Amino acid sequence: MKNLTVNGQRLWESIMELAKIGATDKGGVCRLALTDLDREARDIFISWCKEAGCSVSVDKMGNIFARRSGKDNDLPPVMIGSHLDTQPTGGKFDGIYGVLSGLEVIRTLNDLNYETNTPVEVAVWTNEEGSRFAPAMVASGVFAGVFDLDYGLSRADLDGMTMGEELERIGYNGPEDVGGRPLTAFFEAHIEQGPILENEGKTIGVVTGAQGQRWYEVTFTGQEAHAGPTPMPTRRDALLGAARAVEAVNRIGMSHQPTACATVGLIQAQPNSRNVIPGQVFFTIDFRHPDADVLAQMDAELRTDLEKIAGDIGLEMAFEEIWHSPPVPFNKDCVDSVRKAAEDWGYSHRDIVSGAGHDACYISRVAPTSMVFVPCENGISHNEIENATQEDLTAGCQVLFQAAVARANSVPTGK
Ligand code: HGY
Ligand code: MN
Ligand code: MN
Repeated sequence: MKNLTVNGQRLWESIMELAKIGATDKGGVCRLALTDLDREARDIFISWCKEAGCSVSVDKMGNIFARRSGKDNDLPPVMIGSHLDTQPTGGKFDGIYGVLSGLEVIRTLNDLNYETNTPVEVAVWTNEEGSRFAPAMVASGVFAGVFDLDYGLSRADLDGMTMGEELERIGYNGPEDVGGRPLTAFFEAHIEQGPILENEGKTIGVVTGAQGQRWYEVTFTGQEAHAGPTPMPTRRDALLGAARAVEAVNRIGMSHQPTACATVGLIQAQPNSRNVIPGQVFFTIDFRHPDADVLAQMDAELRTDLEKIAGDIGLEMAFEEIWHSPPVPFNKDCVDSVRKAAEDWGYSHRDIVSGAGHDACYISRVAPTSMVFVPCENGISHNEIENATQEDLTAGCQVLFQAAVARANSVPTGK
């Protein structure tokens, strides 16, 4: 399909246009899930899809589907998608690249007046990041039947606003049922968000799967007291406990190298006053590893360490594992389609397991799935300086185009 080329300039311009919504002074994007800015980006995306002749539907989790007809519209679609929500200090490309690459596939098919056997759909999954509402990938998880609809809609942010309330407020509480329909395949293009492709000088990551994740929420409760008269040995300092917990989380991660990841990303101390001993601290833990057994070992070590820390200081502990997304292998045929497209176009490439979670991880439970990675500068993401080159982004979109069209045409039409 060497003559079917995507328009990299148009893709780049679309990414830069959406990056204006929630643009930050440092060149990043802050567009948290289901905020007014998320609505604004969704509205623009839908207008672009309608200009491209797509029919658009929205489901009860706010997932958006832009559909281009194929020769046989009774066939399950090939779906391409990702997310438009960002981290608070996010970049221009995480998620957005995958959504707009899907739109570029549609636009290119239109330019070429090319009709695929199956329909092609572009999906925007709600709240992939798991930043405002935990856990991550919750709406693709409902689509894949991992979570039920009530669970998804009841996810609340730190101010107690639920996803259901916010979907209604921004007008994206769609009428369609969530999931329960067949897909021929699902593909997601994404920046790698790590350093491997750039360090090895590779243009394309042929994503064979993703590592597992386990998320926890912990509350240590001690006793607020005056920072002056209270003798050190008598204190029940919740922040001291959290500090030891951060050290323990890091130690567990470092003891399972070279692949384990262990992060405390969110911490809230009460009353957060400089001359009061913190009486209560809430914090989160994010564990990752490609091997489920090692993740289980890390889990056991964490529980033991936190019990000891709480006991040593005299703290009460509330401990909850709020999410467990096991390691995911992607579909061999889809992975082969991505690798063949990279080879056909002469792009340097290597197989890679995703360090980050993606909606593809859950959609792979209900459809043959793979991903296409491209490098990002210095492997940095979830940071306002996140950057990627137009050349690499175009190459990834070209590979996505060929893999998706090949899969769409692999199904014989009944017509
Ligand atoms: O956490 C992740 O891996 C993704 O960015 N939601
Ligand atoms: Mn992402
Ligand atoms: Mn992300």
